[in-house]
Amino acid sequence: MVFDILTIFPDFFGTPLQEGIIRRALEDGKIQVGIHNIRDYALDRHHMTDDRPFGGGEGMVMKPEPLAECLKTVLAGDETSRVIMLSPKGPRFSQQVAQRLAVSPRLVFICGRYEGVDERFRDKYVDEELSIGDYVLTGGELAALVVIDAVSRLLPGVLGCEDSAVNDSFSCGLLKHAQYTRPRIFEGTAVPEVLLSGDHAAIARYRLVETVKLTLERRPELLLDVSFTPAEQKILKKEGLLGRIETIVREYRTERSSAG
Ligand code: 9D3
Repeated sequence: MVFDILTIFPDFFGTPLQEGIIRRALEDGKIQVGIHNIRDYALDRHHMTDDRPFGGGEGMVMKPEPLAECLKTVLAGDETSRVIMLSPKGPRFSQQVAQRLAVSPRLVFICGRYEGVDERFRDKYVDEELSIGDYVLTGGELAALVVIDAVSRLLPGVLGCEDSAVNDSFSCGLLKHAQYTRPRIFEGTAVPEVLLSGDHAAIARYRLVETVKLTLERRPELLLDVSFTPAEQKILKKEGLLGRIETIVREYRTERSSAG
């Protein structure tokens, strides 16, 4: 997967891409990242990338020509790229969106700054807009990094559900059970006994139950989108959890359908 980032702050992307899983993905050639300074494509004397809004008002707007020049150079006629603008006005980024983007060969991110980007650039060049959540950032750079991080770990061989040690049907999409490591006793509190038992079936059962309990407690709506194997259902039924899941799923379904 190739990622390209158009930004007026290219230095922003140094360290975040040089650590951990993303660093390894870059080293292994699983992903490539190109950082492009929009200012290099501002052809006026002062290399201006922003200007005052027509009609007046607060703040500055990103000029369309440097963005368009930069994008045209980066794309170089490639029609397979998807151009994504990070913007507080976009639909919310989610795991589902990450999965959809992960099948593209190339994603080009436009990072806005100031009050936003000239609308004509958006209309002519942007395939989709994405927001990462309902809070106000100072620009799109951190949002682009969030999307790159979430998409990269889904790519084959980078990491993801298919590599994860526990690959049960439920391991994707629910909140994960608690984790413990050494020492066995920390400040007087022991690790749950079953995890030390060496009984792999018992440990898998325990983790399934803990995962479902935690999800029921904190994010019950996540249970709408997972299905359990017959073996898992049997365990959950024995623990009295299957009924609770069915009740919650029914409640949410009625809520959803009455909401629209
Ligand atoms: C006064 C209106 N503001 C909208 C709330 C203008 C505005 C604020 C912040 C315009 C741009 C920005 C910078 N934010 C982003 O570029 C951004 C963002 C965000 O602020 N929140 C969540 N996701 C994103 S993606 C890009």
